[in-house]
Amino acid sequence: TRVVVLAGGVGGSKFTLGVRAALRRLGAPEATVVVNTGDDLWLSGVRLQPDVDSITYALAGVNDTVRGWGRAGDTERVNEELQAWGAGWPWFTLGDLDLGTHLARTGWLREGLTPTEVLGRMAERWPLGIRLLPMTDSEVDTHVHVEDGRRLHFQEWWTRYRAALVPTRFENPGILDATPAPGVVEAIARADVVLLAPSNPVVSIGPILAVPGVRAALRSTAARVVGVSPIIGGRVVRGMADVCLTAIGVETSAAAVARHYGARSADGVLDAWLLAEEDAAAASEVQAAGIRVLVAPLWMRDEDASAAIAEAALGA
Ligand code: GDP
Ligand code: FO1
Ligand code: CA
Repeated sequence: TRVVVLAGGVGGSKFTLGVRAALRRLGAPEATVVVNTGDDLWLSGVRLQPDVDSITYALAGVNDTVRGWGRAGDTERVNEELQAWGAGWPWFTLGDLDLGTHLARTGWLREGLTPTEVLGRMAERWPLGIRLLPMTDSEVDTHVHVEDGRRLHFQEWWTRYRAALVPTRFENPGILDATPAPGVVEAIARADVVLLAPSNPVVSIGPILAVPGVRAALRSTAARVVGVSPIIGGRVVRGMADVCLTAIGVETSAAAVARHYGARSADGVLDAWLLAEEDAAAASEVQAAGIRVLVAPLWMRDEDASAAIAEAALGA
């Protein structure tokens, strides 16, 4: 079985761990995770790739599972020094171990490696058991237009304001000139199953689908395209995805997110949708949109629970 997963950070990494565990049980399959890079930014001279790092650290087992970002047991000596210089952002913490990653990445980028090559090199350090590809090698950060007319970098809006400034629009400057990273379109074309992780539909899956060529690859692949709902019981499990959904006119419900992705039989990307047990009543609404429905427990409590979800999605 050849599996491709489209994923963001926290939800994406929990789900990716489950996919890896499920595939190990199935034998020797091949899996590729296409990771959102719309969260990326330059800060204090280094390139950060939060979703890429979340997934890498989680697969390596070195992630901070409590905070949901960065390295477990990290310290903040360099960060304190940066703050003393007035460098960086006072509301944004760069851990010492995490900075090692950013310095290594930035050095390699400066030497001329592409982000895909950098990620390949980073993946050599740990046996991740799954291939990671950035969605694109182009720099396409996310900007958020807010009600008072200002435009902020996504990270400022998310971490400084905790999404409390009402967004009117999300923008990925330059994305129309971006191309999928090498291997992305090919992996989707050759896959047996493509899974949309239960990630933020707007700022994690949204940018991946917005890279020109990705949507077309999903629409034309012979693979089944199966999405997993990030909404359980009409609520986002954690984070502020509801604010993002509202900004693009999508209700925070499992059915509305499925309709937002749309059916491949219409002009969307989904063949099937995994709905949480709590949202089972929404099944008919999703089916009416031309999307098959499977109902399963969708709480990614631990790796076993995530693996069961991945198995259900792979069986769809
Ligand atoms: P981020 O990049 O760190 O914001 O993470 P993602 O975009 O990958 O995932 C964020 C989304 O994961 C949130 O909107 C949640 O709705 C979803 N999520 C988190 N934990 C769970 C879970 O246990 N089950 C499901 N179904 N969704 C989850
Ligand atoms: N999130 C925070 O809420 N506060 C931080 O100080 C912070 C630092 C940080 C550093 C590196 C990194 O890769 C991620 C970091 N995050 C932080 C998480 C991240 O900004 C967001 O949660 C994601 O980008 C949303 O997907
Ligand atoms: Ca993200």
